[in-house]
Amino acid sequence: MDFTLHVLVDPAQVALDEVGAFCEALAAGGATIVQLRGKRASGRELVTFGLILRRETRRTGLGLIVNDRVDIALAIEADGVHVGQEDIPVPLVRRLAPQLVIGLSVGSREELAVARAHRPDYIGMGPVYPTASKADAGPALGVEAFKALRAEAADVAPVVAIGGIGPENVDAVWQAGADGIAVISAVMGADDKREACRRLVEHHRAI
Ligand code: TZP
Repeated sequence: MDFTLHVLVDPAQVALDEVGAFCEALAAGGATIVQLRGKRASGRELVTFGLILRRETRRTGLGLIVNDRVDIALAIEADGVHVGQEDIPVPLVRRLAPQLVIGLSVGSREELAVARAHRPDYIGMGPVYPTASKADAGPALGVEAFKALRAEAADVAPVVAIGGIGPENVDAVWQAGADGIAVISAVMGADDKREACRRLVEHHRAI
């Protein structure tokens, strides 16, 4: 799986009949994965939106990961599921859904120790910078602490940086060794989502 650019989307942010154009814009801009994250959405809403998102991500060559909900990930045949440290433990997710790519959030050395023991397929690390998109995100690591923690994670799994990442600071995140980045506002808050994605990945690998 190509972890370069994850865009997190809430079903409230995109109308059902715009999901196709949304995926086209993301794919054209260089996004590689869409993560369905509907903290306030019902199971029915997640499935309704998720099935369309599954069809359109397949059509446009994007991967699909579901946040928290293993049941929804299985129901819509997503490629993966992303869990936090307070969610179902990775080994149990693996047993429930061996076919899924599993991501685990890590924001400290203690949480990295859990990842080392539980072996997710990738780590979501952050928040790197302050974020307004997640109330309980915890304090920002800052890019230097991210770089140090990312180095410690080298033998565990690929690291996807998250939290407050935008065009103004993304190069520092790539330079700090991120394998990928995950964003909400930098893309969902932009009118031109293709261009917003392009600016985030333009220096990836060139660094
Ligand atoms: N987890 C840690 S920070 C965050 C999540 C879901 C929110 C990221 O959103 P933004 O707008 O890219 O800071």
